[in-house]
Amino acid sequence: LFKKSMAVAILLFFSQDVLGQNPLVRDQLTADPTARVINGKIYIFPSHDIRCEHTQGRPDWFCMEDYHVFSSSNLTDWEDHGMILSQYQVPWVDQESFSMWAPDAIEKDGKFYFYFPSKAKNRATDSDLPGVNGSSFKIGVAVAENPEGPYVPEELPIENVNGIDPNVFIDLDGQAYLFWSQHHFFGAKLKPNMKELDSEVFTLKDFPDEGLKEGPFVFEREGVYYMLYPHVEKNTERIEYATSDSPLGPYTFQGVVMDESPTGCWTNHPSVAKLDEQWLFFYHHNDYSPDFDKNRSIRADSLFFDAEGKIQKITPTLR
Ligand code: FUB
Repeated sequence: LFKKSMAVAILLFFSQDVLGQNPLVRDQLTADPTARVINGKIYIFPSHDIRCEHTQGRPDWFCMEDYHVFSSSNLTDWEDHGMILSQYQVPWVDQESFSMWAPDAIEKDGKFYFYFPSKAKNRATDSDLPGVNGSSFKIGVAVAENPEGPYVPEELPIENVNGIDPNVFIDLDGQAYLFWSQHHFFGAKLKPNMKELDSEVFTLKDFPDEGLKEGPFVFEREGVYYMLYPHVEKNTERIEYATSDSPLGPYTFQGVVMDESPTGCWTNHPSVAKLDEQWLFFYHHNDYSPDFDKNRSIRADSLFFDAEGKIQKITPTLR
């Protein structure tokens, strides 16, 4: 009985700890959290919302010019490792677009690869870079020796990739995949250099056609590939998931992980990580900006699977 009550007390303490510290970052605005476990710590690679009045960006829209990385070993105390990449360092990025949207990062063979979308320069006016042709979203990669950077961006975006919200997944056999969205989901194999596609681009099936889907995040558990993604049909985005027996699908819709925001934050953006046997779900909400949902804050809650591997719905710990 003593052992059992200790276990319950520890579980309660830990869940309260997780629930008690949202939003995770409190001295700046953060969104689109991709979490990775590196050297036993959680690293979060989010995007960075800023208030547009301080820039030349659109005042009513996302205003994002750089990225920071954060880490924590207890999910309560977060260290900001500072700015790891800015739009001004990337030759192909439209320097006036402030569109460094949702990124992802992953370790492979001791190096760290950071994937980020942004609007590309307009080739006709200000860029002679091959493959860069006019204010559409492209995806770039920057490489570092350590998760905290410094990250060195490639000169050009990844060829044949048009869209936003990159997500990179490395399967158990070592094969890396890049996923992204442009209304639908796309995916392709990556070459071992992690900087070029190594297959045709697949349109991922079989997701519902209606509404906007973005922000894919793929992970594997017990031989099942899970893809979580935000989907909006009417008002705001809810997080849904689908499963497959192979990374590139076809995927089967399974259900809703998190409902639409009850307070009207239009976007949400998922990632999942497993720290010390505990599954964690990362997302965002406009905690510090209730009247303007383009200024968001990253959050975390516990994630549980049932005996059949289905994800149990998560209610955000909003205050
Ligand atoms: O943060 C800008 C965009 O909003 C992201 O790329 C989308 O996933 C949505 O969260």
